[in-house]
Amino acid sequence: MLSWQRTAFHFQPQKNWMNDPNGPVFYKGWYHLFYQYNPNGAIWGDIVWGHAVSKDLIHWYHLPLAMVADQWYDIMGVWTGSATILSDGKLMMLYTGSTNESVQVQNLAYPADPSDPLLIKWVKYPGNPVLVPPPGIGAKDFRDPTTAWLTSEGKWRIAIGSRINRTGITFVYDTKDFINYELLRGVLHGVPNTGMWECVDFYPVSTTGEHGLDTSHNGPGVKHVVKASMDDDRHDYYAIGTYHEKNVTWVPDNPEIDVGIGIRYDYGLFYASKTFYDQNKKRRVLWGWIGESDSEIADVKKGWASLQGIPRTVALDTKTGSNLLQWPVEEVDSLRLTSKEFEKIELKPGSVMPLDVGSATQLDIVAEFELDKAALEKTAESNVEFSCSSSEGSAERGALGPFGLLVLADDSLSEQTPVYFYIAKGKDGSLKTYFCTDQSRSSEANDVNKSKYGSFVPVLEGEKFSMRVLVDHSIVEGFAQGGRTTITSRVYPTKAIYGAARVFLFNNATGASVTSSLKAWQMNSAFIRPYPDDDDERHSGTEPTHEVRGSKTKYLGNLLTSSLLFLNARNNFL
Ligand code: DQQ
Repeated sequence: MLSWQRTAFHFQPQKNWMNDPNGPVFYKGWYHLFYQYNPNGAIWGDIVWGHAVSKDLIHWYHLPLAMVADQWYDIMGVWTGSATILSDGKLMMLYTGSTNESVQVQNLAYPADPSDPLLIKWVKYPGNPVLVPPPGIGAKDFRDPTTAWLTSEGKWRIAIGSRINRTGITFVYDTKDFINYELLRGVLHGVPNTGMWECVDFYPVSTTGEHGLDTSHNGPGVKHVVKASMDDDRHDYYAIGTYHEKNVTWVPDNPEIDVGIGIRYDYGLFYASKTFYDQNKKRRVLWGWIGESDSEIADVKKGWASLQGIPRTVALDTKTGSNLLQWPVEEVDSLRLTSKEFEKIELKPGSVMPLDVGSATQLDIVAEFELDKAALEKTAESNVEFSCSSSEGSAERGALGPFGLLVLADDSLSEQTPVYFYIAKGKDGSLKTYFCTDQSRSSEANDVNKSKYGSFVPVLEGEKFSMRVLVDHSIVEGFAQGGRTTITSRVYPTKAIYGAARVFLFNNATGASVTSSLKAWQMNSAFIRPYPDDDDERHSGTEPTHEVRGSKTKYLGNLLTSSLLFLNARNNFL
């Protein structure tokens, strides 16, 4: 059971604990992911920087640790940081060190050999730390520098999360050389009663298209996103607004949904996230740390804890203008194997229907739902005050929902993880749609989290209800309406595992039939393994496609081996 929980196409270190993504960057043909890592166990502690590289954000090579805790200014931990690519292509890495006295300071590191596309060796600037907490700020309240962006004067600007009493804030500094910094007056932004802001992210989004923008991009057709990870409730909140470079401030479009009090990237487990601009594909990519929600004892038994969510492209939703769209990077589609399609399945009120999708522990499902129009119109007011987390979950029976998918379910449905929509109707006839995941029956184990997750999702005139769900053993990621609302859950079934896992459609509405069309793909496993010791291969991989790498045959050989392994594994499951 515990071995089944390990994922097959999500990034995980080979063993031990991982948390925040750090310094993601595309450099000389490789995507780099650094991450908070405990080399000594499956719980948080002894934090250093793990490192892996990929050509496509899906298949990864593990590399040696990038930075370890070996200096007085980071001896208690090499904490979170961000990469900046300078105009001449140089790379700067700023990170938080926890000093020998547990003071949070900011340090500078850079590649020992900038011509090495794998960036294996890092040098810590001998004059570190480059920043210490400003006067009056707690020694433990000053961390996680952002990627720097250029000001119109040509200086680099960074933000760092902090707090003053209960107000979460972001300090802003200008620098010309990443060594000397000027603390700017005021703060970029702050929100009362939100507590410490960790892992602040600040980036532009286009108001006219879905392409990503370089972090320094500014001007017409641009809005700026501020994201902060709330240490108080361990959720990532973002808000969209306007950046005023001269005043060094950012103002949210809607103060009622400001950072920390409004919308979240994800309504499940998703924390300490960070974006980077992928100049290779002109998109902004979001990484997020997905923790465990089982017991620490189980994590220690498994020998690992946490994974990274599937990297997502992130862009402004130009249709609503008020939220971002997050979607699995397109490379995920390359893992799709065989598929099964189901057309216009009618689900009467109170029905559950099994779907024969084959093995059901590694899936990519795209589903659409339509509600019976007559029922929608004749239903009077229905559950206007609905909330996913405080409702009865998928067992709640409203006039217009819930309806959706049951994944990681066993035949008897004693275990199931419903991912679903729920529609509330106001007195004035207005509809409000919620996207939820209910973990309450996800496992018969009693030492795992069973809460219900979810939130409101905008559904525009003429749109069907649509969701995409990625299932990879113990992780279920749901994206509603093209990624307007997302939910990531970690679930630990005891029976619905290996060949016993199934998928169902369900409609628990009392007053409406639902028609669903969907496609479900079996997902291949990704290669996530140590970088080969082979010198030729090490120096050949500077192109962003597998095919042009030095050992094409080896890659194809690996592909074949992996497919055989996959088939083997599938046969075992069946
Ligand atoms: N994780 C790091 C900190 C950061 C926190 C330490 C967020 O730098 O604030 O592992 O998860």
